[in-house]
Amino acid sequence: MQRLLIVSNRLPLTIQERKGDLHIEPSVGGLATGLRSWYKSSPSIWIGWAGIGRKKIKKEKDIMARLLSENCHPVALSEHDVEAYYHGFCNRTIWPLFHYFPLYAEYSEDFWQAYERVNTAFANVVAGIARPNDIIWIHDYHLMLLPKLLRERLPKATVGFFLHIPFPSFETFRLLPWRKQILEGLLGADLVGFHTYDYAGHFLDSVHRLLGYEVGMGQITATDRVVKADAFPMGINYEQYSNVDQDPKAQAERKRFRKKLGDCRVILSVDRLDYTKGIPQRLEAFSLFLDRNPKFKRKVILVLLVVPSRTRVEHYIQLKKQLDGLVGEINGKHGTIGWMPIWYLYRSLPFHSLAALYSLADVALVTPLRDGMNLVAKEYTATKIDGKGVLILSETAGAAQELGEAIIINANNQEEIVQALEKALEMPEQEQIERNRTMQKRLRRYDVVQWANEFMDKLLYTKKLQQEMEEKALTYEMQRTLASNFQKSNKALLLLDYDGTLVPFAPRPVDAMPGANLLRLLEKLTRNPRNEVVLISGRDKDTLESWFGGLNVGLVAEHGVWIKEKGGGWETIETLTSEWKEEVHPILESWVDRTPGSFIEEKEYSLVWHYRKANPGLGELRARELMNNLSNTIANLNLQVLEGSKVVEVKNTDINKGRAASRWISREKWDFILALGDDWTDEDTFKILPSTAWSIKMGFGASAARFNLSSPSKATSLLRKMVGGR
Ligand code: ADQ
Repeated sequence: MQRLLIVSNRLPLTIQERKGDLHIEPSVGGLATGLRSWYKSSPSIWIGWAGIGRKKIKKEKDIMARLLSENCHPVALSEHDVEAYYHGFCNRTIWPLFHYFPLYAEYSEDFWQAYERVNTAFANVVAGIARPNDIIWIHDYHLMLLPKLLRERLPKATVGFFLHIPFPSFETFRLLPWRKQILEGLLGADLVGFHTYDYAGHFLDSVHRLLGYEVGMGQITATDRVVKADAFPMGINYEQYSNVDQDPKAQAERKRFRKKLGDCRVILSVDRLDYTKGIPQRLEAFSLFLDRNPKFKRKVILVLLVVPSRTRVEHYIQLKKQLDGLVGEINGKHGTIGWMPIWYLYRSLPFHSLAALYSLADVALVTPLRDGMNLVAKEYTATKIDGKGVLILSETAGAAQELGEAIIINANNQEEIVQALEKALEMPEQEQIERNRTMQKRLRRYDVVQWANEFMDKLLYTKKLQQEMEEKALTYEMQRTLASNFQKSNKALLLLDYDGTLVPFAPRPVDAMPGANLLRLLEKLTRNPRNEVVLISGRDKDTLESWFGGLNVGLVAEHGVWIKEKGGGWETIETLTSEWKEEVHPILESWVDRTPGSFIEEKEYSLVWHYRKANPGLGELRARELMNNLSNTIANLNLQVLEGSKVVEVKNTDINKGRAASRWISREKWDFILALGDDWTDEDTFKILPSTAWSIKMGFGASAARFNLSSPSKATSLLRKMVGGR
């Protein structure tokens, strides 16, 4: 049976110590609340920290037994590690940085080492429990190294990762000293999920710019596999909140609150205590609202519900003091005998009390400075059964992308919050109902179960895609067959591309010159007169001559403009012109001026604009612009513009590697043909090969080649096997 292993920092149950005894209680927080219902409905195991030290759990055998009976497997962490990993790296480094508070982020080697240690401890526990068919779903910023650590232990595992907080833009993420390790850690997963499309985009951008992997259409082509990244906005348990009127406890609580509140209209504010939630700014805006609107005095109450959180981190301690002060100040300034404008509750409330507050609140004031999603906004909306109530929501909460019918504000703009409060308290009922009904429809459809199902579907689809790619992979067995066919053949033709196929790309073309080992290997292949080796390249003929002129090989330069038979001289197969270069060169020059890091390569019959060293986003944008511009310029010239691997090339039409290769293919009755290539220019060669030929593309992606190998080093090791080496 396929099981689901959910892995998160905290188990959905927490062990609390009270008066020397240990008690088990449900954990609070967005993730635990959201996933609990989903996890109970399928065969799942939850792996996480139980919130208490290693020694204590061991001592209390029945606590351990109860956790296991609830399918919860605790990861034991030492107190020191919890301090440096959880209170340190997670809450003092990643949390502030990812929420755009870089000045709060502490960069400590000690924290980082604890983070690595704890992620390794998680990997050991998960690897000990996982069976081959299981699906592993890892959650959140506490465990960003875990996907890679698991991939090393369980190479075939199905691993998904979901980040519940924002993924910041590259400019912010790059500040992290361990940024590459974090990205590599995440890429151990098959699917990386985010709340919004923007976060997924930021992640892809950072992967591209920091690790250099190709990304496109939510797909990353890493060294030996593809990884998907996509947006899955987390939903809530909609039924639970929308059925609040059938919950007698919630109804009784509502009545009790209403009695205390009298006729006052209620503005509700609910958050964990966190500087990202913008609570002081919200209070100041409320105070300004009262200044501006004396008519609302004694008529409204702001219920400020704050859940204690991270009480040992300095910024949180300061924030608590600031809030206490502000509440006192505002109540002192505006309050009267019998009316306190702010009701301040600093505690966690049970579901029925929270639901009662949601249901009686006229306005929910949800104004985080940054929030990955924000479930409070969704819970409030779901509770509005009669459709009455207004949600004010900050644009920097992920939820704003789904809840467009709310009053959307900029949390730093006090004026906007004041106006939003005025608008909310005066909004006609019909408008409130219309706005809420639209949002409710969406929230009901895309609830937490749907969210998890969509993530799972995409994860399994990604796995299938990887398997299809693997089927094209040239296995070790097939490499042995290929090598033995080659050794038995009487007439063998080897058509080999050079850059990206026999050697990896280098920042500058001149840096990719062949080393002594490669030259020796090519020389060995040519030693037997039954073999014909042809290097088919886009390079200019002088470079090929200087690198390979001494070998007994055929050479094709500039994709087929120039051909040199082994032992012969260079000849050109067409009567080609190069006058057009005078017209095209200045255009490319202006692109070099506007794209730092790019340069022009001039070949006899073609011009190439290279942008491998440019900023990737800018390079791609300029490449597209250049292609557009050139297609107009060359309309009447016998030229073609082609986009290659970080290059745009202009050359004469009808020149391609396939045409050049056909000269050799048609010449003899070959009983073995091998073609190796890596990019679109090699596709022309693959296409004209007989079906019996071995055609192999380096890397993934659509190709006419029959097989894939992951990298140039795999290509050279195949050639080595063919000549009988290891
Ligand atoms: P949080 O930062 O914890 O979650 P949020 O999404 O608002 O923020 O979730 C808070 C949860 O706690 C809600 O389900 C709410 O009902 C509950 N809650 C709040 N106050 C409470 C109180 N006083 N008593 C009891 N329960 C209370 C992180 C990210 C978010 C992301 C979630 C889920 O920071 O951006 O939405 O994970 O991915």
